[in-house]
Amino acid sequence: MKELSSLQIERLKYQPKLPSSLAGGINNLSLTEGNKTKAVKDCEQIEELFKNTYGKPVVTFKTSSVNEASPKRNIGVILSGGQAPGGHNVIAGLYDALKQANPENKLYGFLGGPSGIIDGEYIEFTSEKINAYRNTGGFDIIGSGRTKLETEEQFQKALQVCKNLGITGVVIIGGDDSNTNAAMLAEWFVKNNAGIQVIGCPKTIDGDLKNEQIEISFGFDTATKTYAELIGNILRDANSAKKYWHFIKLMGRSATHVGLEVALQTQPNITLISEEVEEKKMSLKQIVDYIANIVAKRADMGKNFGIALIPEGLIEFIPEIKSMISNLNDVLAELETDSSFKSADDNTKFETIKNKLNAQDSAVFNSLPVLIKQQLLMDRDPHGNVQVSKIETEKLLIEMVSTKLAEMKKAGKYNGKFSAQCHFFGYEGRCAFPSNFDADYCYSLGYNAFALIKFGLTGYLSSVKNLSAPASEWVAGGVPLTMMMNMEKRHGQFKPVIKKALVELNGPVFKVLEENREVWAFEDKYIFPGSIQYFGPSSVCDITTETLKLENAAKLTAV
Ligand code: FBP
Repeated sequence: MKELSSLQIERLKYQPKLPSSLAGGINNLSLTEGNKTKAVKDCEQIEELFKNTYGKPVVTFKTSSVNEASPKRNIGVILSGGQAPGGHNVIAGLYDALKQANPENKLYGFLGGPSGIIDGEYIEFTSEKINAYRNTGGFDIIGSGRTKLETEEQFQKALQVCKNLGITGVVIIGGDDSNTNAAMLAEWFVKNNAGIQVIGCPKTIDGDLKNEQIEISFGFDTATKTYAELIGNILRDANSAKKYWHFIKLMGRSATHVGLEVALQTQPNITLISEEVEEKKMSLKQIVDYIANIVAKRADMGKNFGIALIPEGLIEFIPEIKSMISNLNDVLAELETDSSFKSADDNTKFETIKNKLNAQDSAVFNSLPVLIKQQLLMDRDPHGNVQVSKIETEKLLIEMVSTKLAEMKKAGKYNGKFSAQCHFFGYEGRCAFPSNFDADYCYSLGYNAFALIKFGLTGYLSSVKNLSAPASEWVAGGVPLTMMMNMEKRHGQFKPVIKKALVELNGPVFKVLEENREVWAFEDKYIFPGSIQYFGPSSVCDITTETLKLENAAKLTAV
């Protein structure tokens, strides 16, 4: 029986590239400090909450001719939140740096996400274990979870677990919520003189953990290429059979970076961008009209087929629904301990909600199909987010567009045939073998995280920049986590969180869609990207995303 796929056997041998500043060795580094930093918003509140870790400078590493010995250290690592391709390589990079610094160093992996550090569930990594996971997708090496770290009791338990293992540094690999955890833990450890540093690594396929200092979160490259391959295949199927409209929901909890990137890679007929819907204050009805009009116009051209990309988070950006969900969250937080509500049937639940919401929100809630109402009442995740991956927006839109087209038909404004298929692509891309870009980037982020620990830093996010250039020219360093924070309402209360980067409607990436979508809607300029290539010519193996290419090019022009 086969134990590994042929691809995995070859990928295990791949040696990820490091920036030349790090390639000289972990003990041959010097650190340069930039200016003091401040939070992206709500500075006073963030400074008050992070008295010990606020305002630190951005730092960068250079190779140094001086070889600095490294004292023995034990480090713990946590994979947190949704899976993203390349997580295993972050751990491999961290492990290699730590062993290179001092072979007696130990790396512990906390199991099942942040809860592992609280409950003392861990493994000690060996070279054998690490080698079996190099360049593979997934987070299965230690598992992941979404536990929010915020209570005194959790911090005390984490401290005790770290003390028992002699751990003086913790690396949290996660998205905005997980790195908020990292910032909280870092602050608490300093405040309590624990002698434990905390470093984050920017992960999420959503691509929304980015700013001036973080060009992209890892996983975005591989996940979008995976979705683009699948969508390219569907485009070709639709263009062959010419009988279906495919409505495809794409992951990305809030921001539409994934949808936008995939649209640029494949050029489908319709791409909805949540941020634009919000900016233009489009109602659900207007969105439905927009889609139905394109379907009808294509039908007039004899084309009863097409592809529409729907962002996962759309529903939360439609102004009337956004307002309703925000108030619904407060109502649900209030009802959290009400056991009679929890055990009630759907109709009783809907009635209770209707009575607790104001008249306008109540009308919006009521206007939604039962299925969507049920999905909106599902538990929030531990960070207070609506679980949008479980809300079937693609089905909602198919139903509403279908109704609209039937009305148009009656009025003599549509004479086509609308047969729709729905898809949801999300989980398909989160554990793919990391592309060469993600394999290199992740390994560098992990290696760099240890460098930040070695220089005594805490409350920092591992950063590797200049990513459009070859890996040797990448710039390694660190960004204070508090620099990315602001206050947001979660579970009915204002909390410090890392601000999500949404699609910028005046940014270079959205502009490409805006300039082309009229043509793409009707002229079928489909592109078929095919699968990610790991071996072969650089022109197919080393391509970055359109998002990274366009954003970095715009930064260069601005300079
Ligand atoms: P992270 O922000 O933790 O990386 O997770 C992102 C994501 O993949 C979203 O796109 C999606 O909405 C969510 O995770 C799904 O979560 P779950 O894996 O818990 O179903």
